[in-house]
Amino acid sequence: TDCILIGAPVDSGKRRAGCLMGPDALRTAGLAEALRDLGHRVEDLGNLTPEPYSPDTGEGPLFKPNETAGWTARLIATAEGAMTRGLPIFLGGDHALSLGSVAGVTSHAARAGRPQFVLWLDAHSDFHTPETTDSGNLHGTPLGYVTGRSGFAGFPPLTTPVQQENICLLGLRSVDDAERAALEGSAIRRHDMREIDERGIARPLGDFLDRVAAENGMLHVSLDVDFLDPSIAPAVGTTVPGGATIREGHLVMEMICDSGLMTSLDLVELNPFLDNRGRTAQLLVDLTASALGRRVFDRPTRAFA
Ligand code: DIR
Ligand code: MN
Ligand code: MN
Ligand code: MN
Repeated sequence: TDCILIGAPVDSGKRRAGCLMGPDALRTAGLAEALRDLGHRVEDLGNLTPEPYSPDTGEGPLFKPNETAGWTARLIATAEGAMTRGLPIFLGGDHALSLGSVAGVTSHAARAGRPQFVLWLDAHSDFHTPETTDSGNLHGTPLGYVTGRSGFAGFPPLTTPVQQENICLLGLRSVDDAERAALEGSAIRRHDMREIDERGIARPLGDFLDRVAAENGMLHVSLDVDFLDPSIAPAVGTTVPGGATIREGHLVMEMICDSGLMTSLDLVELNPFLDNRGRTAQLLVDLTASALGRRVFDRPTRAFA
């Protein structure tokens, strides 16, 4: 695989600063080296900057909407370009970067005549719009934007929305009231931690991957650090107890690798300022390696059903 690392030090999606250091923490933890050791070619585009935007005034309920719109425009263009050359890995930056990464890869998929699927690994559902958010933090809105919900005035117009039924949320344990109501009225697939406790994580994921394969889809994976339990991944501003274990995280990535379906990846919400000697950054590198082929033994057939 040709992996294209894209530093996206987006820090405008929420109030607590620090995600701007995420791309360099992932580099320092050895992401490129880990991928090269697995036999992949790795190109690092360095860190992006947002397209020019008018300074945010601080008035109104939203935090830094203009800066986030500037990032969205830059990331859409960068994602579209990278998709023609390899597998982009977006190094966040907070989850607001996914307004652009997902919109960009989806517009590329539409041009290629293939459906875009999105696997959202997150404690949160990120399905707000600028009109429903309580916090005003746009990192809670990427799935609202890419599915074409209204209220994103000032953001790049969406060329192709992601179909709701092509989205799978895995790891949920913090969903705001407005998001719950909107999700319940939607076709988005959603699996909370209780379901994962009861049924395991492999079944809902395996069902989703089967659908992606059956429809010859492109698969974008968006990994929010807070998908993982805070005891193993403390470096995120919005920890929620009761998250995925190290093995659940690796199993998800190993199954994604075996499926051969992943076409793009976000690593988001890493705040190195909160990390414990880089352990969260290292875990993200190890999970990415699992998604791209690191394994103990080869498994000739899928071992879950
Ligand atoms: C919360 C937090 N639902 C909000 N969202 C986060 O601000 O809208 N997403 N942290 O990952
Ligand atoms: Mn998120
Ligand atoms: Mn989250
Ligand atoms: Mn479910």
